[in-house]
Amino acid sequence: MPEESAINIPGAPAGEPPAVVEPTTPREPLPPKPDQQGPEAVSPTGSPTGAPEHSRAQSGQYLTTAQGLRLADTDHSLKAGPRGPILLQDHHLREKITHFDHERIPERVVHARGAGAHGVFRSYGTAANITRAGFLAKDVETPVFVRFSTVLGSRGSADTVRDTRGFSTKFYTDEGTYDLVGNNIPVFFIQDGIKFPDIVHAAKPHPDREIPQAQSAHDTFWDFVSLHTEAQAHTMWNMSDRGIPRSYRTMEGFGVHTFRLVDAEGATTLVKFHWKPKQGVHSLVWEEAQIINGMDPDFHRRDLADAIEAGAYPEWELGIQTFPDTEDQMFEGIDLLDPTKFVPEELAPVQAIGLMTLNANPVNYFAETEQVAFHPGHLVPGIDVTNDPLLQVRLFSYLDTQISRLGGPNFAQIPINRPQAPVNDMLRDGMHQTAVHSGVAPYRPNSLDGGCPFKAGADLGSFVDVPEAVAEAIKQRKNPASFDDHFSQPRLFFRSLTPVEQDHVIQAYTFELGKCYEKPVRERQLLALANIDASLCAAVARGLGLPAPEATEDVPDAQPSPALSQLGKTWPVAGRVVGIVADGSSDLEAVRDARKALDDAGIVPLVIAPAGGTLGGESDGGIPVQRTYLTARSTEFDAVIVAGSGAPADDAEQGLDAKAGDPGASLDPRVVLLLSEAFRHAKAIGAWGSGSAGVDAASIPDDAAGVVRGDTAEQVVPQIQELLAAHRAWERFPAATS
Ligand code: HDE
Repeated sequence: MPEESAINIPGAPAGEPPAVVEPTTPREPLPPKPDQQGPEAVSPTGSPTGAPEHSRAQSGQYLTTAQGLRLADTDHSLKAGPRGPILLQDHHLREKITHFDHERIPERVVHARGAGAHGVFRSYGTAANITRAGFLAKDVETPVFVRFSTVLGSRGSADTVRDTRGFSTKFYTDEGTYDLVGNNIPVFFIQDGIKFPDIVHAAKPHPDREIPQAQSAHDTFWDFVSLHTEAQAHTMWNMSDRGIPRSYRTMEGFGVHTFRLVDAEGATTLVKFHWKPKQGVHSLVWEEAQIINGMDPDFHRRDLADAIEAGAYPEWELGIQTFPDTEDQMFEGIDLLDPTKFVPEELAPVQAIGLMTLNANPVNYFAETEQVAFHPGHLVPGIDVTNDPLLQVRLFSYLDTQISRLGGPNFAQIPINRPQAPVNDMLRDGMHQTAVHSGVAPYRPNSLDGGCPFKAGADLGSFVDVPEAVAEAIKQRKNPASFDDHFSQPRLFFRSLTPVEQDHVIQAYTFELGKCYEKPVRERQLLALANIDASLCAAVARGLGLPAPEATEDVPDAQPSPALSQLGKTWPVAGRVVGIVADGSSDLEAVRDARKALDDAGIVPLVIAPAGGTLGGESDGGIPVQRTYLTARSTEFDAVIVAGSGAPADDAEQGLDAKAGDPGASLDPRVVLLLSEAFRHAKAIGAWGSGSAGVDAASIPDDAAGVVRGDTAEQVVPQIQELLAAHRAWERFPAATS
């Protein structure tokens, strides 16, 4: 019998089991949980302090004020008698409430909703011949902090909305901090940063009613992108499955812009950065995404933290596409300075240059994930920017935003932002200054501080701007002509997808435009689709009940890029979640075996039973129940195994659970719902013993793809694992077989 405690179910809120009664013996605060890690304990100016990481947290056994004064009472205000008015002299009350009143900082204007993790980046050294960046030399390990995010929603919005995702990485290198601030989509809405307020105003909730939250399915968004057709490439990716990732762990990341790598001799190469998830690229289906937004708005955040806690560390390979740094900065007819264009991998393969592993959860969300401050201008020697007009505006914007968001110019001294390289910057004073600078001469040249700090030459690891020639030019507000092609790349993307994925795109456009009130907006977007692909336009027009317009532009065809599809490959299954329906009729030994086999593969097994507690009685090693028919929903699971009869539970009546439906049925209606949703969403379903009858009762066809029936757990579980590796039973979508 497997040891119950050996099965790791992530998500426990405390580092050690709490007592039922309030503890009365004083003790030091609990240390962080084993899966957690705080920012490195370096000084505000980057020196190692040797202090334990959690030394910045609370200490001491007793409640104090912020000044360290011990307190005897924090539950009652100081009053003139038990029924009297509160006294102004209550310094503790005022400190407590005043601090509370200021607990929030302005949320990010975009990317407000996010989740972070610590990790390490190990360089393969394969880029060392084209860049002098020290952290890209062979086998160098660099600590990282990553923040994933949605773009449109407020800080408390749901995770699985249709949106672009941010993918920002802070590399704490020996040569200073390098930030790669990218997205999960390789193209952007706009070509010039001056348009960013326009696209964001259009995409955010309408200013009058402030709805809808965290969505692009509304009039102002489609009004803008249909008028401003350079956004069509990005919206096409948004409408594809990429807009609803299954997990942050299963997203690709892209630096979007073209960057410039510089070697020790000053030779340059243009590159585009890619993050390739070892877990594979995997998305939700739209109905699943919508249900999750209600059932578990923290789905992605929880998934990332749970996987790390369970030891299924997510990994990405960093890769580069390389291009010669030619005068025109074009590659195969694609303008490398146009951020609405990507270069298909078939034209320029992605070469792996290192591996990132996320292996620790933050100790404190606010201190780390909220206060982390990224900036595309945080560069290291060997990596430089290009003249991409979107990137150029970002170089101004990010510094500016951190000053207002983090309350002043010293945000680099916040622990998560502290460089892990020596800092001697002559920047002084200002709000929230926490460094204690010595010396009298924060200026150059000086003699009073011995001439310190000194300038470093290129041989001493300094950043040297690439001496790029600037063509003789006329000062003007104008794009190059190559920026005018807005349709060939969305066409290339759509035509590279498999029929299943194309159906999803059609469904997404039809849904989003169907939510727009204004007919002219829908008609105008259909016109853009006509220029992208006539079949796509016709299908969406049908759903909207509008005529499909004719194309107005002569758009060049490009070779499809099969690398863009998510179908047809297999991936590691660690960190996936399998629900096991079990009840009093189940063979508990088989359930134990199944849990053990899944746990051994790094999969999280969650037992779903009619009621909470344990199956089989606690005294004889019963199996703990993680979900009940009331709390479970199919969307939480990547696969479902039915190992019990699924007979109606005691609470199978509508008054106790509205989704319980007909209590007279042979199967609990919530089990039917679980199975029918899992089936509709093309998830693997397994059953043995009495469970097979349950699957039949849920009207799941005998010969359906991805459904495994067997006599024992040993027969079923390995096949479920195999199915999980393909992410979904794709054949269940009609387009896959038609
Ligand atoms: Fe951002 N962007 N952005 N952006 N962006 C911000 O910076 C901005 C752009 C991206 O996890 C803000 O610290 C402008 C492209 C990510 O903390 C802000 C322009 C790409 C994150 C800002 C762009 C991004 C941000 C909000 C047009 C993909 C989240 C708070 C010139 C390559 C970082 C903050 C995190 C955050 C401005 C364009 C990605 C307001 C003006 C292109 C992943 O400064």
